[in-house]
Amino acid sequence: MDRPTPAKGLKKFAAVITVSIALTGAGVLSAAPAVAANHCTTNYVCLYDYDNYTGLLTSRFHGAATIFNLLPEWADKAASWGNDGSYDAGLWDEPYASGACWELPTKSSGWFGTFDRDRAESWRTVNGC
Ligand SMILES: [Ca+2]
Repeated sequence: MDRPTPAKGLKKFAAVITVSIALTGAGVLSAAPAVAANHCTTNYVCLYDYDNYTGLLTSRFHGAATIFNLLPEWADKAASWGNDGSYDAGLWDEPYASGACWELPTKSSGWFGTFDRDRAESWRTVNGC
C-alpha cells in the first residue's frame, strides 16, 4: 500500500507554496507593461501633447542650460513629460524662464494635471528650476 508519509505531505505543501509565489511574481511582471511608459529616447527630455505620453510635441538633448522658448505650435500644450536624461530639467509657464516653474527630475515621467497642463512655454534640460 502506498500511503503518503508526513514527510511527503510536507514536500507537496512546500511545492504548492513555491508555485503560488511564482504565479504571484509572474502577475507582477505582466502588470508592469500596463504602467504607462513614456517613449522618450535615452538622454532626451520629451514633452507630450496628451496624457499617457502620446502626441510628442518636442524633445531636447539633456544638459542644455540655455533657456529655449517653445515654438508657438508647442507652447501652452504640454500635458505630460518624460525625462530620460541624466539631469533635472526646468519648465516654465511663460517665455524666458518666467512665471511658475515645474521641475522635471532626471529619469522621471508624469502628467501635469488639470491645473498645470497646457501652460509650459520655455525650458532647459539641466539645473532644474
Ligand atoms: Ca503659459
